[in-house]
Amino acid sequence: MLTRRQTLAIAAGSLAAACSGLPARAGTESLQQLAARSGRRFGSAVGAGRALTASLADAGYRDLLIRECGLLVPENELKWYALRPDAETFNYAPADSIADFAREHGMGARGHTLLWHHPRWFPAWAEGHDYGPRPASTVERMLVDHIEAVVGRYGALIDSWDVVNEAVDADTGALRETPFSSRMGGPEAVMDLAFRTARAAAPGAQLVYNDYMSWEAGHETHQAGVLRLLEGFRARGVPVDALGVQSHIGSGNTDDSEGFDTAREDNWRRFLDTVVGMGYDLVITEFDVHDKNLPPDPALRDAAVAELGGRYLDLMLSYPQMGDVMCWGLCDRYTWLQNTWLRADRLPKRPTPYDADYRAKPLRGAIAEALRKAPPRAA
Ligand code: 9MR
Repeated sequence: MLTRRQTLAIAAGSLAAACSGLPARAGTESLQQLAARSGRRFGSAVGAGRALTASLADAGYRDLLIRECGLLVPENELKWYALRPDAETFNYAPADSIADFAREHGMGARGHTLLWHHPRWFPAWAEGHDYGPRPASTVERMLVDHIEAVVGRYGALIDSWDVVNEAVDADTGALRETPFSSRMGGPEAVMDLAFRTARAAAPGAQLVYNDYMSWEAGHETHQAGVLRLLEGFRARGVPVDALGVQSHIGSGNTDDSEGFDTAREDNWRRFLDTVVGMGYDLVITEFDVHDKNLPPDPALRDAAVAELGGRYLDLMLSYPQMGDVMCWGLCDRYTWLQNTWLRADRLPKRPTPYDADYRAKPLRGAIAEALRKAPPRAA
């Protein structure tokens, strides 16, 4: 369950983070303030509607976001399936409510995502849609119109876009096909067009390829596929600025995952070295620490999550190319992990920095500590 290192750390009470399981008090530095010390921003995903992600409707959660964040990202509201009820219509209202909230409180925003290049997450209408006699040009037009419209609407607020999300099949390392790519001459053609269109529409924005390859054992094939994709972008002169490292770490996000910490740090460093060696910056786009396979005791879980999270962030922030740090939700009440890959004991999970009642957990302390001591970001 726990590694020897974690057991020792917990037993010795040596986790600085474990001392901070108290509500962040007024007057303590926010995570955004700590991130700013090294030239970064800190933020979180937030949802505007629907059950588990109805977090913006909750005053307690809003207060937490206002207190801690300099940056927000809509968790689902900019995805094609949410924004495009059909091929002609845009449903901006939910994303607008998040954008309004960010502006009202002086926060920035990231955009997730202009193209989730995964057939499962295309809108249901996309496969059966009538693309006419020249499907390739119809798809091209739709993609360009979509990106120009969305970037145009939020361009004054959003300065970093996950232009393409999850194009690499984690099991094979190959590029996925989608209802668009099969009509447009393959995945590269679609992605290249997406990035070129985004660059033209938002010349000053950071353009990101975002994926969930991670440092755990078993991610080697996925990492290799992402490196090939990034090499291809460079070879074709595609305007991609950064790799978004989602950072869903911990228990492994599969049904049959076992254990908790299977990090292969040397291998992961080599992966990141190769990415930055190609001239890419890095962003932590969706950080959380999955506690599915940890023992039930909440204090023990919280300590192990904080230890792993802190160690991960220390490694990531040692790269001067590493930019902003985003959690995928700040509070255990609203995390996507509550309704998927359930724990064997069915207990609620504790993967975020705040518990379900908005009390800071040791992970909050570990994030604060990692940000506090992070070396400066490269200009
Ligand atoms: O957290 C998101 C969850 O609410 C949605 O149901 C799901 C499908 O749209 O997407 C989740 O967010 C994913 C993100 O968009 C891409 N990386 C993985 C995230 C967790 O699945």
